[in-house]
Amino acid sequence: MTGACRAYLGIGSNLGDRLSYLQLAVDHLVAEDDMTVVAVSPVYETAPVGGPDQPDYLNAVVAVDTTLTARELLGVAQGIEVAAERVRTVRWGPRTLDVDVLLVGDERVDDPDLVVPHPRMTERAFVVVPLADLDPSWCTRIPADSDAVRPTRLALTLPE
Ligand code: GSY
Repeated sequence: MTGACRAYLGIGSNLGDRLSYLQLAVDHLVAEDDMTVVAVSPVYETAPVGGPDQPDYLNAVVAVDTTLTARELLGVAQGIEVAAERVRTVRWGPRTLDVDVLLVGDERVDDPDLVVPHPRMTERAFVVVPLADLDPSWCTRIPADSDAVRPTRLALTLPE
């Protein structure tokens, strides 16, 4: 793909069939034009950060090569959340699927509705631990609460 850059998306679910929602996100990304899914991290079970008392999440990170801008990727992410019938009842509360734009090459965005690189990602072990699986340069930046991020035997699949 000419002119593509490497981008990373964080995916998380703590409602319903959590693994199926993460796989739905991966499948939608695979089906997108202007994007190739390069790799998917292992799946981690993670203690909720912020918000009300809520169930544990499953989290993973997806690496894509894409010609889309960060804002275009936000549109893709929001479309996937709609496909997962995401209902946001409580701010920071439980959700079927969350798709966060973490990094898009060297692009920087600082708009009211979109900040890239994601502004809180470096504080969140549930983001940095799976990100470091895909890009080892992040291994030295894993936050202290990484014990709240537990490996699982679950796996997301990519087409052959
Ligand atoms: O920012 C993504 C949604 N979210 C999560 C999450 O995905 N995992 C964990 N462990 N805590 C979270 N709190 C929020 S909000």
